[in-house]
Amino acid sequence: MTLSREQLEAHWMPFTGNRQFKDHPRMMASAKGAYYLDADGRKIFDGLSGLWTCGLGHGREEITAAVSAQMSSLDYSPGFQYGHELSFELANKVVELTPSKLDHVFFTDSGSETIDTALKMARGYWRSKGQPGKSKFIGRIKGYHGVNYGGVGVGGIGFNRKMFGQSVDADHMCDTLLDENKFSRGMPAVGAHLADELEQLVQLHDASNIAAVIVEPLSGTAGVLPPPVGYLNRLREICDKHDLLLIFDEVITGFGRMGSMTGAEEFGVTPDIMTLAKQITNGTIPLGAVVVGSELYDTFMDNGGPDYMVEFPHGYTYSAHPVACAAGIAALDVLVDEKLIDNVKSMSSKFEAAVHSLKGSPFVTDIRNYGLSAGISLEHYPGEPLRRPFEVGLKCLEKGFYVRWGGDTIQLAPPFIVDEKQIDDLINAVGESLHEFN
Ligand code: PXG
Ligand code: PLP
Repeated sequence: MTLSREQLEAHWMPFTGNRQFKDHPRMMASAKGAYYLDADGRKIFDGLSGLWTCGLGHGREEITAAVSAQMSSLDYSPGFQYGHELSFELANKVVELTPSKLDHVFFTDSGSETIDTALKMARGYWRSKGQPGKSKFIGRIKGYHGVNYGGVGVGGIGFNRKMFGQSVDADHMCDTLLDENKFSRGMPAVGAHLADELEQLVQLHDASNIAAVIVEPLSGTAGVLPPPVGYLNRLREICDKHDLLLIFDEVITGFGRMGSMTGAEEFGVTPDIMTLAKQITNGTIPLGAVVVGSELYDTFMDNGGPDYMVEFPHGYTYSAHPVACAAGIAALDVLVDEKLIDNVKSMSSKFEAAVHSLKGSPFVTDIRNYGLSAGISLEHYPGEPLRRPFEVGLKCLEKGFYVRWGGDTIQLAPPFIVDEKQIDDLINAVGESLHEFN
């Protein structure tokens, strides 16, 4: 490491214990395939695919070539009132890969922007239909929908909310963790009834006041919570019955991690609005996307006034950035051409068996998994739920494995290109780390 302690002060790092990090920096220097090289030249296995972003593995030549060519030909193009062909090409690809009722794509630059865009679309839709009272949102405890004000308002992680005051008007359903489901493999058998809480919230607030319900099909950040069997179907039924929009936040589940193109496809439930980011460019260039059905899109078009008028007063300077679109097209082509979702499917049973072999290891109170994702809950130090995962994460790093610690869990999400040996090595590293506590 060439930087002094003093040189580390200027950058205020995101979602990081800055004081601890700057005393003990963990610097990555390069990456290829499923591994990083850190600043000391140590090889580190990427046990979370970046931040759930890099399923194709790092250093994909196809993406590098597309981005480089795009930088040379059209490095920027105004996204408002002017276009370029790549954004339309990418939108068509996204429409092709997402469920058939979702036909129109609005581009953003991150998951957080994608959520706030989706929430504004939901409210705008009801206002355009003459029902402006439908403005409240229903989220879920433990839900993570990014960090912008809308996403924090519908989000259900107290730590991310308490410092910032109230934002959008939102209520929350309970989470889907049940004691009887501990150590379930894949979708827990019990819990469809938890969706009925939405009925109660509709009784309380009245459907005429509710714009949309937003959930992650599988909660990632909260520690990998797969949906109980029948739960998402029940949410869909209740939304249909009361005319509420259903938003699936697929920032983590979108583009392969579940073993299907989307969580909607894997779990057999189609939302009205889907939010995507992360894997869409394999994490290389920031890009997010909101995907909606024709009825919603047409409602804005039909109520937009004269045709030169903006139908949806919303957009970012970097929406549909040409370089990001080039990266997105290349990344989705690799995902499809190399049939990497088949590898997710075939590796997921091996991964499931391996991660559940940690049952009985010290401090492990629950293990959950789906596709190539898993969450391991750890017994708290008294009054310090976050400390043990942090310590386990650091022990894994010493062994050459990057894993994510968040809340009271360790999270694993290896790249789609992972092989059986790499899965075993990763799980062994976590197991050994757990056994090293005195
Ligand atoms: N929705 C969901 C479901 C997410 O998982 C976001 C929105 C926000 O995306 P942006 O691009 O604004 O960060 C996310 C992001 C983790 C972890 O380790 C998860 C996320 C980001 C960073 C770390 O669980 N999720
Ligand atoms: N703040 C100011 C002063 C701006 O001019 C703009 C965009 O023009 C923004 C914020 C929003 O930036 P972005 O479009 O990158 O989200």
